[in-house]
Amino acid sequence: MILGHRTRINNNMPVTGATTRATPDNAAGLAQFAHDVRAGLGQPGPKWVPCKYLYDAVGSALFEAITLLSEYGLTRADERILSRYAGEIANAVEPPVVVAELGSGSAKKTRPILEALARREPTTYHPIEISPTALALTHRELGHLDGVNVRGFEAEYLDGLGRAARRRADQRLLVLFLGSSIGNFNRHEDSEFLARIRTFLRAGDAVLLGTDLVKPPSPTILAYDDPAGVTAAFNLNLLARINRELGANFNLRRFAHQVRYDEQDRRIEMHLRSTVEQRVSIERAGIEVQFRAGETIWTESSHKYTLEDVEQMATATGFFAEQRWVDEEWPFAESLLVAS
Ligand code: AVI
Repeated sequence: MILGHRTRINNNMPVTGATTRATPDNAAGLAQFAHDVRAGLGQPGPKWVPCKYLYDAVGSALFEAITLLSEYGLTRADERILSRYAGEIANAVEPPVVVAELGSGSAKKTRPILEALARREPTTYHPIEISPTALALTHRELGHLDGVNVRGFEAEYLDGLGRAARRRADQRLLVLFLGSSIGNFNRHEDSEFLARIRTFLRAGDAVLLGTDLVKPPSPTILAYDDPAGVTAAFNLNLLARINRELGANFNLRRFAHQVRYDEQDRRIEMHLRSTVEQRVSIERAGIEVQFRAGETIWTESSHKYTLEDVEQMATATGFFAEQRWVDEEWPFAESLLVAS
């Protein structure tokens, strides 16, 4: 059963300050991509492209490489928490449990929790992914675990969650939203998203929410501007993708990866800066885009959280922050938010 209203922090570390990722591989997805690129680049005002388009096959492979970089401690911190405390996390939710994971990807880090749950009793696991390629990866990684029945949904997060939420009256739903993907929403959209998740849950259901915590500016920036240039390649691949899929003629050598840290909003921003004045045509979006030298395309925000931010967000959206686990090496938290 869910333990009482107590917050346990496995942490010796002073904490000073912390839609969908994959994109569709189909024609409708391409039309939406063209529409979003037109909306973000074809109008006066700041230029931007939604960050979900960073994750085509090349972008997803580059993101996997980012997770291995010594400068990017986020994923390893998350994996450490999930493997060390899998038993505690599993015990905090009353069986029988149905697990739904928003954006499962390769789902490597989910394995310990599923194993811990399945040791108690057979468990149903619904990975939710918009990309069939990503869903196939999840099935490959977790499809053969003893006591785990994997039934993936190729769907947007909330559509998939709606399907996963249709379960027996005695079953608890545990929603996994790991890896600080919530930080890629705009501020306030993160709470709105959590509130929408809450509409699918019954009291006693839970969300395990991963959040990257605030840390000093220099390691924060380095994590997104690694000297080997892997994150730069990940960012620039967005232009290569627009060239490939929308028939554009971006010259990648005329753009540079730029990272900014807004300390006040606790937000990393990734941009692509045009190094010269130039004009680019994006045929399938039906636009020509003029760039000034130094002008940028905003490609991603990655918000960092304090533990108080997470608690406030939980309370404001119909949850209480029941337990949390914080990594000792890299400030990162997994919080178990129980639907009140
Ligand atoms: C997926 N998401 C949590 C990553 C992040 O840290 O915001 C994406 C990323 N972008 C650049 N590096 C990693």
